[in-house]
Amino acid sequence: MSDPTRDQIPGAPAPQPPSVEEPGTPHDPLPPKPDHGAPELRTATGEALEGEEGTARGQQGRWLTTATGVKLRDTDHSLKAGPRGPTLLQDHHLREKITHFDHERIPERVVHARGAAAHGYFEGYGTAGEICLAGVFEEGRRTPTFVRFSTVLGSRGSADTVRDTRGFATKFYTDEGTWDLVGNNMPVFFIQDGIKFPDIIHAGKPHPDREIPQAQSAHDTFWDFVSLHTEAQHHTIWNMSDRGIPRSYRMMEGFGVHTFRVVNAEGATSLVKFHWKPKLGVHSLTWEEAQMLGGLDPDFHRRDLADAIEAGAFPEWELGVQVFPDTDDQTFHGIDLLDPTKLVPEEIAPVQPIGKMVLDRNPTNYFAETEQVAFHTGHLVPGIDVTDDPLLQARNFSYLDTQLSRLGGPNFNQLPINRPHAPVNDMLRDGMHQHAVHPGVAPYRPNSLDGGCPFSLENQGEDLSDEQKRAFVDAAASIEASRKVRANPASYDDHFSQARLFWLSLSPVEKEHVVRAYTFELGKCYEQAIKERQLVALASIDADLCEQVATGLGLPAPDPSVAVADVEGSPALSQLGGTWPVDGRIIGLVVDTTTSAAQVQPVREAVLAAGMVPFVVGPRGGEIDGVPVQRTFATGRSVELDAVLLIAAPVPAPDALGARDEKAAGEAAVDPRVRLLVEECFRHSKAVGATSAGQAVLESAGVAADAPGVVVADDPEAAWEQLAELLPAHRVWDRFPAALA
Ligand code: HDD
Repeated sequence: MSDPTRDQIPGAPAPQPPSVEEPGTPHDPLPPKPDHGAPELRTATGEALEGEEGTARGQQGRWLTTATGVKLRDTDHSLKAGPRGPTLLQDHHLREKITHFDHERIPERVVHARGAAAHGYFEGYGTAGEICLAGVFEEGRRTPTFVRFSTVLGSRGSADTVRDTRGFATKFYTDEGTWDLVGNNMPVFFIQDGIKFPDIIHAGKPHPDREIPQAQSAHDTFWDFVSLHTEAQHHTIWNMSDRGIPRSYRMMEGFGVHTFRVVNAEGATSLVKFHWKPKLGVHSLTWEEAQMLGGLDPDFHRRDLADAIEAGAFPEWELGVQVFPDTDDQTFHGIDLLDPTKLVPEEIAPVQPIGKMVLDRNPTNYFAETEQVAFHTGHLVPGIDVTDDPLLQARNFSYLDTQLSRLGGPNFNQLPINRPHAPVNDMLRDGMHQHAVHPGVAPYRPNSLDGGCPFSLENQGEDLSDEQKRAFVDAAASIEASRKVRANPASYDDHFSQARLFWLSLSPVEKEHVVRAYTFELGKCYEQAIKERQLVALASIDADLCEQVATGLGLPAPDPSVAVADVEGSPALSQLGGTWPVDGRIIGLVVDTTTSAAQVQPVREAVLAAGMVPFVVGPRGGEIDGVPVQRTFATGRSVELDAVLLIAAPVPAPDALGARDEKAAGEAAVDPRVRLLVEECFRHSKAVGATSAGQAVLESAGVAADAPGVVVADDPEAAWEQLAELLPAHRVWDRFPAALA
């Protein structure tokens, strides 16, 4: 149909429909392009809506309509008084389109704004039955889950790899209601009382005057706070360790942090701490990798999670509990279980596995799922209850409250991602964005008009059925009869012994990283007094740690403010040692334009067969002898790779570095970008392999063929066999200076 208004302009070209490329078949093994299908809609009980009903809002090959379903013929031109005239107020489609767009954003989370999420399931082992009646832990029972990982301080658009704590929030859609375990990748927290949460966050967020620095703790207000509030020193040393820069969300531990109270079928209670243990082990980036990735691929963790799931390398964690008797003093081996700045070493309270979680599906729509998911520590199920930890008590208020402004009202649990999978029969009514059409006239109880429904289980004495017994009953925990006070128990005054315990648990390489992190972060502070005060805190943790950081800052090492505690380390806290599955690790295979398929294909297949992902890195895109190239020397960088295998020693292309560097490029024996790639891999203690043909790159990068973690073999397959043996250790630890010392 021709456009009548166009016809008025002589010679105007006929309007062309915009060209939209169909998602094509990507080159193996790159993950497929995102599925642009319709978002899946779910019913109030979480079942996917099929067909017409379920896909009514996705981009489909159907008529474009307005929000009210009126078919539209043109969404590209506003309604004007003539083709060059003013736009008419009458244009209802323009107004609807622009108005909706204007309101597309919702406030980002006040903390944990940047995140990535995935769907999965939890499967109970049946081992928790003695202490907890929650059905989710029953043997073989599968419960759908949704997990959101996050950084804490940065805004929604900040980089993934900054030094920070990571959020690890899990929603269990159990048959008995939704349970949220809203944890972090570190077992302790900065503060002991939730009333100080706004203070620590104000200190960690960018300075209010210039709003810098973004997503960083390396600034004056953060260090001002933690040096003045020494209870924060334990969490801070975790942040300064390699735990603050995880390699992948898939390779992080998760902790419920607080002590929770669980109840068994007989009504007996125990205290527990929840731990998620990743199947792939706990691994980190190096600081230089983290910084480089912040610029080269700020979405590194988000991409890694989605790619791994897309490739079928489903991340997996085991959930475990440390169990403590629910004694009146709520301590264990002298550790106050209500103090969230304290952990309980695994050596004295082993983590007992109670189930596993597998993440096997990426979200379909970031906003609908990852952004709108609303976690709440008060989302508890029968058998799982809170303790009086004052941090947890404040959280139980905050998570409900924050959704009101973030999601615009009290009905956020009706959003598809938040809908319980258990039947809902509440008496909550009306409010913004109410989706339910509630029948009946008596949303109160008792009532005589709606048949007395809904019934509750109170006052029914011993006559409860098994099903009724599974209702949520607040554990009848005793509380110390006391006066109202604004005060902490005396046990909360110990701020340094566990920071020291953590320090003593680390290997020399990890300790060196901690020293460098403190030196960097404090070196970014302007105020001398803050640096000096933090050095006093470090002296109270360990004299050697303080001495090394002070040397780096060019300041004298002070005396401690309190006597250094007499504690031992907990070996379980070190990340070093052991070998781990290599699922989803990325192996760079460097080729040049003369490399044949016969040289590359067998290695690619061997890498894939081992559950890893081969990236062919070549001088140009497309295919080389029929083998697809995933990264070019221009688009690839070492930080994406877990190991590199040099199948060739690419010579520089004359235009590789731009016209001005042509001469230099021509003189170099090896393409400088490949040399840089190998230098970086070597410096970051990654496994490096070369064939005899690729060995020239090692020479040009100054990497000795017999250096730790370097392998050389005649052909690619033999080199890969040796290289593959190095990967389960994550890095070539011997290459770090502290290990060599
Ligand atoms: Fe919190 C979000 C974890 C203390 C108040 N928190 C939030 C998220 C995680 C945590 C993982 C992101 C959830 C998501 O992905 O949507 N928070 C923790 C842990 C804590 C902790 C492990 C201590 C052990 N938090 C804490 C305190 C308060 C809050 C003491 C307030 C008194 N947290 C919030 C919040 C957020 C939040 C403001 C922001 C967005 C949201 O809740 O939904 O309510």
